[in-house]
Amino acid sequence: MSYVDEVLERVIAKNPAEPEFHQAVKEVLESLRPVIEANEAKYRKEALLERLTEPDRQFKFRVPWVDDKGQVQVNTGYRVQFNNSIGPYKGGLRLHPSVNLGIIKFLGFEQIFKNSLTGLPIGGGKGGSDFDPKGKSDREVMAFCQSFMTELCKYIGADTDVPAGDIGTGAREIGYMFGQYKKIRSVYEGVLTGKGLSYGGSLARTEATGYGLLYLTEEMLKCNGHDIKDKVICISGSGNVAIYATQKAQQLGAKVVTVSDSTGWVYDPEGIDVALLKEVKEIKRARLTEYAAARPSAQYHEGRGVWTVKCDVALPCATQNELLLEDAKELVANGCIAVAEGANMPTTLEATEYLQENHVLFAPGKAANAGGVATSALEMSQNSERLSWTFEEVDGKLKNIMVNIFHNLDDAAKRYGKEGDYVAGANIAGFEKVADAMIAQGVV
Ligand code: NDP
Ligand code: 2IT
Repeated sequence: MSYVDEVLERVIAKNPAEPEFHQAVKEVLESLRPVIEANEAKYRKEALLERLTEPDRQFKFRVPWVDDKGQVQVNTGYRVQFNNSIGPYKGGLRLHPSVNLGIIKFLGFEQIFKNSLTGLPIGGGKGGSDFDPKGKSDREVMAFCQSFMTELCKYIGADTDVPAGDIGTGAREIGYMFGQYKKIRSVYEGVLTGKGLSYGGSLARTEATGYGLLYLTEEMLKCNGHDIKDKVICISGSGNVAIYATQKAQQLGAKVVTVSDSTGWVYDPEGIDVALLKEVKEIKRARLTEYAAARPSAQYHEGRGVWTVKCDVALPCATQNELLLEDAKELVANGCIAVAEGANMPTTLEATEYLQENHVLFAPGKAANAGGVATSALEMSQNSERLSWTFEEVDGKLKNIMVNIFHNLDDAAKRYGKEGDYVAGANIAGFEKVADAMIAQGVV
């Protein structure tokens, strides 16, 4: 049996009931086959793939907090420190009822390669909880965040492990967590990114994932003979990534006609009104029905359906496995030319394969959404030198990073005879640096 197949079997046997983790490992290892085969004896002897697929360590802990009625609630907290061979562990904290260890492990595993692709010195980690911030008062969110950080603060630090936002974790949650870390540890350091601007946050971090997604998409289109200007774009999600992807797409002259949330989606043929979307989602924390009610051109639909709308470019920006084979077929039938993943693993393996077979340009999340964590690393640099850079400075660096990422994966794919396969390119380029660092640092 090939080394890749052996390790895939081992991962499934050793991590039962973690389908998202299996899916993420399968995608990476399948596309690394040519690299592994070229170095099989060396990598087997080093047990490199076994080490790469086993987190350095993982924490699971109780998070008790008191709700507004005086009732004690109990959630589960997680932090998986996956791989720190090229820098301190770095990755977000997801707060969503669906969170379990397998989901955090898939996200942490992806983060290793994503962070490597940024070219910055950050390792891979991820954390979160099954706590649902939706419908909770500010005081309840604070109580949860403080309890969560009371335990998490034992494992993290500016040079050890630096968490940030993800689904359900935005500026409010990061603020409460930072406050609690500082209170317990008595140290003022850049232990979290995505902080508010008044206490060490970076300009452009809020916008970074969505903006970065568009910078990479623009470059991918350009290098394949297309102009993003005047393209019709379908976006899913209506959170941090979706909002700023919509904003940048419009700045680049494209028209975004859809957004969604977990209850429904909006088709707005005149183009999404970003100011209204921000008001509904960032300020009121309301449902998209409110957007539709305030916007005469918008049609609201219950359930899922974003990918049935005819578009040139599709940007899934909500969550994992939200773009299925049937959606891929619909996109291809409607003439879609490019898909770039703002979310982590939003496209199933079957859907990805179908899109690639049908010559749709496909940018995987670990490359396309790397702008968020890259800008987090820029926030870490600013914290270390106790300086703040201007918006233009950070945004300029972000754009360079995204353009470089695209060319790195394009080159890596070409080196292994897989021209245009950006999934393979991203996995290969991300892996090469981490593998080199792991081997150089010995058996640890
Ligand atoms: P937010 O919490 O700001 O927004 C998430 C959006 O996705 C909301 O519209 C939400 O709808 C929707 N959504 C979440 N879960 C589901 C679900 N199970 N089914 C349907 N819709 C869902 O998160 P972000 O925008 O920060 O994150 C979106 C994606 O981007 C995630 O995959 C995340 O891992 C990834 N990402 C985020 C980065 C960042 O910097 N924030 C960086 C890189 C990747 P509702 O409000 O109804 O739940
Ligand atoms: O998935 C991701 O890359 C993030 N949620 C951002 C991580 C970070 O550390 O900024």
